[in-house]
Amino acid sequence: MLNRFLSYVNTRGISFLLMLTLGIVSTSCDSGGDSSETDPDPDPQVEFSFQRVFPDFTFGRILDIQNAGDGSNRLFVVQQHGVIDVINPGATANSVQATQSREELATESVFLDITDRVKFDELEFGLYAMAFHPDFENNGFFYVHYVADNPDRSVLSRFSVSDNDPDTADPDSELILLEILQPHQFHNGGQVVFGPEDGYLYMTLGDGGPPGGAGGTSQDLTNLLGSVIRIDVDNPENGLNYGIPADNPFAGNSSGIREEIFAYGLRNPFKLAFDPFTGILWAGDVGESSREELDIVEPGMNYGWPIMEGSLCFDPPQNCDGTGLEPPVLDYGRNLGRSVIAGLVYNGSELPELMGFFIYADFVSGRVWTLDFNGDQATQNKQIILFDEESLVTFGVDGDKEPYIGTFGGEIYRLIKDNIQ
Ligand SMILES: [Ca+2]
Repeated sequence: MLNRFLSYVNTRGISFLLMLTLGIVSTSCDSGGDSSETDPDPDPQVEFSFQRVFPDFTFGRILDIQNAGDGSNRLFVVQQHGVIDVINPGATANSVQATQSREELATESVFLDITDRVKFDELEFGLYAMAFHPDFENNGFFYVHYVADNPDRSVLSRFSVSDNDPDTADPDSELILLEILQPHQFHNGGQVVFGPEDGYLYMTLGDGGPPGGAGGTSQDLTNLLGSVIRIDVDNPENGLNYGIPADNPFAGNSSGIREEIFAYGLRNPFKLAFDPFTGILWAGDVGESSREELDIVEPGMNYGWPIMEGSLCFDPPQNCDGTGLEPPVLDYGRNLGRSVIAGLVYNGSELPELMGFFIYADFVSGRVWTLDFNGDQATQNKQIILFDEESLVTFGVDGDKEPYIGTFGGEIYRLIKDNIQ
């Protein structure tokens, strides 16, 4: 089951074998090591680990963890089959020791159940992500991305919290903003997140498949697949339930380019993360057959898929023309992992050693790294944890900005440090 799911984050499984059969992929293009692949030893003074929390609660596959930013310090657990659970902490202390009492006091309940409209097939379809409106405390709006059927399509919708129960949302409150046809079951993206500075909603969409970029969607700007899109949910216009920010790179074009597109040329940008210090928008673009990449998403940029996979040519496999293509900040090969999971820039209070570092992981290898980015290039890439293989599938933070991870097995862990005596 896990291996089958991998095709959603990576074509390691069925689709990779299919591609080899078809001769589309040359495995020789994985040239292996570069300077970014060195793994220095962890800081000898501090080691980090994941501590299981809320073990008594049962979840499906956790694809996203969010907090509402409303001071309640609740955690919202987004599960692929179409349910969002809410965990009420029951305690507000944020020390590691308090986690025990938090667990003892915490309660869990269903916040939103949309299994009636989510297409969940245990491969790549399902409920992906949620984002709370920046003014959620006042308007009760939040946004979700899921896949529906007849026809298969990605849906971006707004829902509202119930008037009389902050721990329940109203399934009938759905307002559909966008529907994007999904031509195949692969590579759907897709996170939703509000820009902390501009207040616009960003959403990632994978190339939609099939493997190998054969659909051509990522370089075709007349569709939204293979892109990061950006919309204004507060100022609907032109008969739509959203508006186009005036400074979107293709706003107002007359060439048929979708004005929602913020950046493109991506394969399967499963996760996005804003750096709260610099405003940089990180994306982890899951690779096809040889490279996983981290990108800094900037307006109008073309990130190269499927002409390039990470820093290597993909189609054609040699002598590709990289003119105008934005290379990744960092990419790594199959010796380190097969499905990159971005990530968060640490901005909490309990782990000062990590302040400002970008934390990311690989789903398949279980490696967790911290990346120091100096504004020009990535430096000091350090593996800090080796977690279970094929487990860690999302990061999240609580209201105190302390990091959690969610796993494919439905478990939640908190990032802690182990002081060495
Ligand atoms: Ca790329």
